[in-house]
Amino acid sequence: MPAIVLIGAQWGDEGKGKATDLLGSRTDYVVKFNGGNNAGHTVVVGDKKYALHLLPSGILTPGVTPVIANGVVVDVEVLFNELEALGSRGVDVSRLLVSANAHVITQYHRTIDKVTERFLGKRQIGTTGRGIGPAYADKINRVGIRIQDLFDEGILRQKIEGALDQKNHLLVKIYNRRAIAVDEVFDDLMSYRERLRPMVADTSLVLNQALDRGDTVLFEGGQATMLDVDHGTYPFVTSSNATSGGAATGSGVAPNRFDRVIAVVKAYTTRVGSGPFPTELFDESGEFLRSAGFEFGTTTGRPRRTGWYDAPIARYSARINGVTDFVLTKLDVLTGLERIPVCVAYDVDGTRVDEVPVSQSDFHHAKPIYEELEGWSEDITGARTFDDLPAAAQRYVLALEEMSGSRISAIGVGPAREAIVTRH
Ligand code: 2SA
Ligand code: GDP
Ligand code: MG
Repeated sequence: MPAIVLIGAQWGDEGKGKATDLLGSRTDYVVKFNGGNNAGHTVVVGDKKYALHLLPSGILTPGVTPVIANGVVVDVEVLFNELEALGSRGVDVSRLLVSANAHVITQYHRTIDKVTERFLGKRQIGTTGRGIGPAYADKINRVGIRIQDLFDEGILRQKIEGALDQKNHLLVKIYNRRAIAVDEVFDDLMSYRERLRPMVADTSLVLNQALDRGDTVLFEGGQATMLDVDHGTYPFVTSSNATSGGAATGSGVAPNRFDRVIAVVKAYTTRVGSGPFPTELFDESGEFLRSAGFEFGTTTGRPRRTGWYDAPIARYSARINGVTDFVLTKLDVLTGLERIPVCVAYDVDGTRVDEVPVSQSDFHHAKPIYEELEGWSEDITGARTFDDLPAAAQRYVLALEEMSGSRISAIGVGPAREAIVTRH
């Protein structure tokens, strides 16, 4: 399996970090292809817990080369803070490669992210406030700063001046903020230049050559399908392509080189931030899922919205991403529930709709149509084979597999690295 794409099937926090970490031991390169330090992956290794934001989870596996590819937006300060924190805990971070074409998040992107959200008031997206959207907006608007610009002082200064001409107008005139000085941004970025230099590479070339040699490369998606800027619940999305297509554009590896697309899907659903969420629960069941699943943002600590499994969303993800395998996570969190509702279709203004509607208004109005499955009460965290699971848990998995559009190849039964049932 030389090239594997791993993405989130729902609204994020499905447990992609743990899944990547698991595959890491059989992997030579782990590539982050979208997003930035808005990601939050929690990986538990032995008695140590790691929270990663910008770095790919594969960095925790000895011998793996982690890659930040061209599709990522890099907050350089966060990059070095994260590297230092991991280094001081004994993780080898020396192999990291950063694409010369990746874009940079600067102070003005963070400021604009926060003031825009405040300005939107009730209509806010609920961003992580890390400057992600404004940095991608500059990229598309062709006024972004790339990692390679840090190595050409003249160009860097020119680009910052150009960007700040626009931004300061907005900050001062519209948002009543102070203007940001060119030197402030320039000096800040230059202070990281020499530390960055040895990591910077043509990562597309490196990855293609690795695949030519037969090495295994894992592409780790940040956020998830329903947060994808094209295929998610726009405008309540992140600003990058979190779907499998993003792995190609975000890394410079062509789509026909991908062998597998693994989607991580939670046995129920969560979402952080605003936007439609048909199966959302506002009662004690929702509270149960939040506390049993410890559903709080890894990056911001925000409580996550919780709801039942949504099969049309899983099918949509299977289709958009070309999913070959699902990894079903957090099955253990459902232990103790007598009956478990699963959304099989929606009622949209009186009409039954079997697939995720293309119209956002319809999706906003979608009411879940549930099928109730039987629960189980046995502790399943020690299960390692499918047969170890209680019969009702097996039936739950098989029912989900039947309605979700692809096989379920592994099942998470606890946060620990080894708490997994593999099937295929
Ligand atoms: P942004 O900051 O521009 O990407 O925010 C836009 C929307 O994307 C959502 N988003 C996320 N949703 C789930 N998990 C994410 N990562 C962190 C985590 C989040 C956290 O793993 O827990 O700690 O709060 C993530 N990143 C972005 C975001 O909520 C907006 O709805
Ligand atoms: P990511 O953003 O997709 O990498 O997911 P997060 O790390 O933000 O959130 C997933 C959380 O679930 C983390 O705290 C993991 O340690 C935890 N986790 C992953 N798989 C399982 C599982 O099978 N069972 C339980 N109980 N927790 C899990
Ligand atoms: Mg997360």
